[in-house]
Amino acid sequence: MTGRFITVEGGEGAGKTTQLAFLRESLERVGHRVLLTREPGGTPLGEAIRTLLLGHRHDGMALATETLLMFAARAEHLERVIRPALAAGCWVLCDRFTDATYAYQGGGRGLPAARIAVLEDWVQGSLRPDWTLLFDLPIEVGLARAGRRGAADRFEREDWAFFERVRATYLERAGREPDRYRVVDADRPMATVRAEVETLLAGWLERG
Ligand code: Z5A
Repeated sequence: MTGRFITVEGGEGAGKTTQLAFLRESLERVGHRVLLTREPGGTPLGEAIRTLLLGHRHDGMALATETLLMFAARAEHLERVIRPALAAGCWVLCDRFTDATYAYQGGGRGLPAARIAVLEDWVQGSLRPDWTLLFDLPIEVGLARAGRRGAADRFEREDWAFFERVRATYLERAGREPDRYRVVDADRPMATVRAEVETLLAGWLERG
């Protein structure tokens, strides 16, 4: 039996990493084997690519370079981690996936979605997430949370309009795929967000 593929998305400081740990506990409690991973990253090569993408050594890299590096890390991740885990019956929980490319490189930086779709089809074949949680919150709240964590990465240094476009792109994609996406208001206390995620998960699991 193959596992299920769940992704979490959202802007900076939305609480994805925090809620993923809770989601893992909930799934393990009902007997699923869970693999928690992230993008860009998830493999030694993918983590090396992440360092290139998030660090400041290559500030101003071309948009095509940035996008291709995202998909290079993703190809490695799919081949070495995600597909084998799903085939072995594991449930894969991934902190960001291709929706982030549509939101950041597409919405944020202006790369046409059709170009991203070509890479998505090439690298992923027919594989798409089964379920996606979008943690939505005002940009100032997310940036303040992320700021408490330390120095800003290459994306966190973008301007306000960039983050507005990222957020709008996520919400627009969620609106177009209501079966796959659940939008969670992340501007609430952690425990409240967690309770809603558990309710949504229970509803989704019930549907089969
Ligand atoms: N990127 C891209 O451009 N294209 C792509 O295809 C992909 C990615 C895959 C990866 O960073 C960057 O790569 C990302 C997009 C780009 N841009 N940035 N920046 P990431 O995913 O590692 O970085 P992030 O989104 O900035 O992660 P984050 O700041 O760690 O956010 P988070 O995981 O959503 O939040 P968190 O770590 O769970 O929480 C942040 C803090 O807030 C922490 O102190 C928590 O304790 C606190 N927190 C969490 N929830 C709450 C609530 N409810 N209330 C109060 N405080 C809270």
